[in-house]
Amino acid sequence: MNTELIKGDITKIPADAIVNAANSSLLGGGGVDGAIHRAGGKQILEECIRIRNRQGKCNTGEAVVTSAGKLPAKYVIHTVGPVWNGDEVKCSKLLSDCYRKSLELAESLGVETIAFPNISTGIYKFPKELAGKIAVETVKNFQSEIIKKVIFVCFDEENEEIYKKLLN
Ligand code: AR6
Repeated sequence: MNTELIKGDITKIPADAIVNAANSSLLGGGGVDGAIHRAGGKQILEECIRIRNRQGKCNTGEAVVTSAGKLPAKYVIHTVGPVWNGDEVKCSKLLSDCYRKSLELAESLGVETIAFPNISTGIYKFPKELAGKIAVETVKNFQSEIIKKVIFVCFDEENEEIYKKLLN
């Protein structure tokens, strides 16, 4: 599995799957979630509503999949990161779960390239340095014969600098 760093907007990435930093409602929100629903169109929300009707809300650390609407990807994997509350052990475990469960779901769909945003490091206030370490570690520990490339998409400069160091 190769890793790559891209600075920019995840809605523009033509990967098989892009990951959304969603919330438990799955009904959209701000940040990257808002950008994905805006760019992808109403199909994504319709599928999210169907998932909710079937299974209820999506718990923190879990992941679900929809198609990608108008985005240049095949799938959007929606995962719910932890809201940072200072409990480092618990929050770290949940953030790692987000990456692992997203990769497991991607693998089950035959995804070869997957792009992640920096889950929980915006509105959910997870410390960026620690979040980056957890993201890179979880991805590197994930063995896959199917997934060939994982792209870390950094939107802000601070995350870009952190990931540059972590991936070297
Ligand atoms: N492409 C890639 N990354 C982005 C983009 C984009 N277009 N826009 C923002 N980011 P956040 P969270 C980065 O707040 O912290 C929503 O309301 C951003 O710089 O999007 O997990 C949801 O509905 C940051 O590094 O997600 C939830 O309620 C990272 O994406 C809540 O926010 C994550 O920031 C989730 O909070």
